[in-house]
This record gives sequence, structure tokens and C-alpha cells, in this order.
Amino acid sequence: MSGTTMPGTTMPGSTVPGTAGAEDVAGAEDAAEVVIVGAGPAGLVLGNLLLGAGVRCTVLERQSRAHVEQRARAGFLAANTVRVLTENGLAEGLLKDGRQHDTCAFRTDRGEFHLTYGSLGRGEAHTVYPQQHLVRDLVAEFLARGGDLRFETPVVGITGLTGDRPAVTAQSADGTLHRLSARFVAGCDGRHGTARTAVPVGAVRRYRRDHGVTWLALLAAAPQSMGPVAYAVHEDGFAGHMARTPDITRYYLQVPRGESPDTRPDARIWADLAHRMRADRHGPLHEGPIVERRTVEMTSDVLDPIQYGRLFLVGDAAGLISPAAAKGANLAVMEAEILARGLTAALRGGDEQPLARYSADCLPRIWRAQEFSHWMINLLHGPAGSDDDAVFLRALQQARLESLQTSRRHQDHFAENYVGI
Ligand code: RFL
Repeated sequence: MSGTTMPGTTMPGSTVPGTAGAEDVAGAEDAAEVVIVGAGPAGLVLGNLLLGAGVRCTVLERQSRAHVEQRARAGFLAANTVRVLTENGLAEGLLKDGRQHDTCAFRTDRGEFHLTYGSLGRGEAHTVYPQQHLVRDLVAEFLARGGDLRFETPVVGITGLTGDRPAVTAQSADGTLHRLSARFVAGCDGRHGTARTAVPVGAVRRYRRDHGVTWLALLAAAPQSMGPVAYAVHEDGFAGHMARTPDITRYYLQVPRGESPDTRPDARIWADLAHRMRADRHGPLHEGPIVERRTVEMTSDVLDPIQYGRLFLVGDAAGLISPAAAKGANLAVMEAEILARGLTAALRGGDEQPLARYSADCLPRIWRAQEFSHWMINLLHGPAGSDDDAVFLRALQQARLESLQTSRRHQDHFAENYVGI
């Protein structure tokens, strides 16, 4: 493996990325077999699975508990995710409050068609359960199982990855640095976390793509406007509608790159959504206050391998995927399960083979999700303009939509990939 460079976010006070503070701290706490950096879906599922297998682990999280339990992002959980959570006693909340979702609608200037994907492909549906609720459940379960979870403790450096006992340097709430050593480190701290920066330049290959599309991601305090997920393909740009809870609905609005999330007043947002979703033809939207707004750029950023020495990357830290196909949190859970098995085999059975296969086991599934997400981006967004290239690509987009509307084989393929991980 060789090639392009690792991301180079240099931590404050550090000359080498990901090694800040490593030399300043005397002695190391030897508390855990695995140190997990980050308490998002990846880190919390991994931590719970390890505790369930009797592996001592410590989770270090930069943010406060309140912050991670309120951070709204994903909501559509794949069948595989629900299986992993159910089999490991982590699904009580989502089985009680999650809602089954099996239909999506596509709106174009030629009308609307519905795909009941729950009856197509492998016959799998999504479970709609907001990510922050899942995180809340996973935190509670980890603590109930006696887990060591430290909030407001950012990791500022990871060293010794090619030795027997890597060490993680973290900053406590009072500003003091503290070092923990372990047999393994799991980097579950997202694309811009410290774990990625701890991998030396050139040690892994990095695949990056900017898909050139920006969404304004919105949460509205309003019930959903229709039963299905709705994707509106419009010459002014994409608009999307997705259920979250009975009182909160997610909308997406494609906006020009660089637009501030605060540019459009609520009334303009509702007007733009209604226009692109063709509310005059298909029925009005249920409006309410916009309670959260942020811009999201459609980008991909995948590492290969997703391991370096005794560091294993999981979730967005391993491979960022655009939210166009709702895959990120689902990939994180898939990877966490595979890594938990590998770490358990190594630490409890002395067998490091499953761990050695971690990257090889995960990457084909990561790339399949990337391919589908890329296809969705091209399905939902046509290039603007009247030059030959833009006109040609919009004609292909139309052909893609028609194939999806009319071909049962295409629909089965769509359904398998839309819910599959
Ligand atoms: P997270 O959730 O970002 O968690 C990483 C955690 O690491 C902490 N951290 C650190 N902790 C200690 N020391 C450091 N130095 C640290 N640096 C960072 C952070 O505070 C954080 O708590 O990553 P993880 O666990 O890999 O999970 C990934 C998912 O969160 C992400 O892929 C999904 O939210 C993507 N996504 C969706 N995925 C789905 O599967 N289905 C969906 O419907 C879906 N919808 C979405 C989405 C992402 C969105 N945005 C905002 C990008 C909708 C949106 C709008």
C-alpha cells in the first residue's frame, strides 16, 4: 500500500500530527485492553460489544454527554444495524419507539412514482430512529454494564502503534494531560479526529472525492408531510423529505456551495421546499419552525487499509460517505461488529487472524456503499446549465429515473442496496 497522504490536521502544540503531548506526560494508566476514541455510534457499539464479551475498554469522548446525546444526524437504520443491536441487547429503545419505513417516492417534472422497497430486493425495511436517541441508549447501556466512559476528555495524541502497548494521551477537564496504554486502540472519532492523524504519512492510501453538491440539512418541528421518504428532482436543485419522529421531520435543500446555513429565512426555505417538491401538484407540506440547519457537502474520504499497527479505524474515521444514501451510521455499526469479533478473538482466544482480516472484511462493503451513494447523488442531482455536457448528463439522469420507475430488476437492485450494508 502506498500513495496519497494522510490528512494533516496538526494538533495544537504538536509538531507531528497526532502526537501532541505524548512526551509531556509521565507514566501511563494501564486501565484497559482497548482504548476507544470517540463516543459516536461506532465507538459506543464497539464498546458495548467488547464489554459484553468481557473485554475491558475505556471510551474517551471530546464532547459532553449532553452534547453527544442531542447531536441530530442519521435516522434510517438498516436491517443489519437492527440485527447487530438486537443480538447484543442494545435495541430496547429502537424496538419500542422506532418506526418501520419501506417506501420512497421520486418526484420529477413528469410526475411522481413510489417504490415500496420493503417488498423488493431482499424484502428489508428501514427502522427510523434518530441517531441521538440511539447514542443516548448506547451510553446508558455502556454505563449500566460498568463501562469506563469519560466525557470532555479529548484525545490529543496516539503513539507506539507498532509496538506492543500503544498509548493515548488525553486532556482532562482541568486541562491536565493523562496517558493511557492498552493492547489496542480503536479510532472512532470521525474524519477529523486524532486517530487518522496518528497514521504516518504514506502508510495508507486515501481515496477522496468532492461530489460538488451541497445540501442545507434541516430539522423542522413539524409532523412529516407524507408517508414515504420523498426525493424531488428539480431544475432549481434537489429537495428531500424524511421522517424522524412524530414531531420532527428532516428536509434537505440543495444550495450553492459556500452558502451560509443562515442565509435563507424560514419562509424562504418553506417556499423553496414547496416549489421543488411540487406541493401544488402533490399536496402541501406541514410547516413548522426550523429548529436546526447546517450545510453538508457531499464528499467521500476512504482509507485503505483501515488499520495501522495496533490502531483500527471505525465509522467516519475509516471512510466518510455522503449522506445521500443514509449509510454512514450503518457502516459504523457493521464495522464495529467485525472489529469487536476480531478484538475478542485476539484478547480472549489468542487468535489474531480475524483482527488481521479487519480491513479486508470491511472494505468491500464500504466500497459497495460508496458506489450506491455515488449513484444516488447522480440520480438526484442534475448539473445546471445549458452547455452540451450538462444537457447530456441531465438526459442520462432522466433515463436512470425511468429505468428505476419501470424495470423490476432495477428496482430489486435498488432495494437491495438502499437498505443493505
Ligand atoms: P461520529 O458520530 O462523528 O462520532 C465521533 C465522535 O468522536 C468524538 N471525537 C473525539 N473524541 C475524543 N477525542 C478526539 N480527539 C475526538 N474527535 C472527535 C466526537 O465528538 C464524536 O462524538 O462518528 P461515527 O461514530 O463514526 O458515526 C458516524 C455517523 O455519525 C455518520 O456517518 C452518520 O451520522 C451519517 N448520516 C447518516 N447515516 C446513516 O446511516 N443514516 C442516515 O439516515 C444518515 N443521515 C448522516 C445523516 C449525516 C448527516 N450529517 C450531518 C453529515 C444525515 C446528516 C445530515
